[in-house]
Amino acid sequence: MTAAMWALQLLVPADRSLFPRVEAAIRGGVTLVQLREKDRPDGETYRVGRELRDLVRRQGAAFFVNDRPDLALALEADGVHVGEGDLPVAIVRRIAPSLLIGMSCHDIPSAQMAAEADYIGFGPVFPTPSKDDAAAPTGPEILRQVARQARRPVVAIGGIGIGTAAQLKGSGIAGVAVISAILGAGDAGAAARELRHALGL
Ligand code: TZP
Ligand code: MG
Repeated sequence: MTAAMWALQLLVPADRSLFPRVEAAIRGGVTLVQLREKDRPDGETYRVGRELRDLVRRQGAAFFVNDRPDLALALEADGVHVGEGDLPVAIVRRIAPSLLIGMSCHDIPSAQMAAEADYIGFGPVFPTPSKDDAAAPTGPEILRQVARQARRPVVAIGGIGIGTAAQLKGSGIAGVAVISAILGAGDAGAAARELRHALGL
């Protein structure tokens, strides 16, 4: 695991039509791709996930799976990202010792509790168009406090794009996780490149 691995994370559903954008985004600077599928049946997610994993590995990025340690193991992923509603980090560690573990946190107390994870995903920092049940945005100041106090790398999420990146500069984060700013851009590769540059990551 290298620090650079957390720099720019892209969350994608199990949808083959997105593969060209994912490929371009990795060439543009995405370092980690997380399969985040909430709707499709497991069998389909597994089949598309295998192809996505192979594409991501070919391009030299890391591959994580959201929510599901079982699927992450089945897909031989590098890691799994869990939230408050998923299995606790200590249990994931026990059943899946080969996986790196990311944990979602929305406030300072929950970030303090995430000491067992390999990194903390913190947010939403800004309003997001991509998650219906997202908590209220924290704003960049709380993020700064968490990044300063946490003993784990902190990856900011939620509404992060070229328009908000300047507010994150100097915050001490290890990286950002993004959906719309890259998958919704006309040129996913250029969007990734510009975002990394704007964040100085
Ligand atoms: N968790 C908190 S915000 C979010 C998730 C999965 C969605 C991030 O998407 P976007 O489009 O980058 O705001
Ligand atoms: Mg989850």
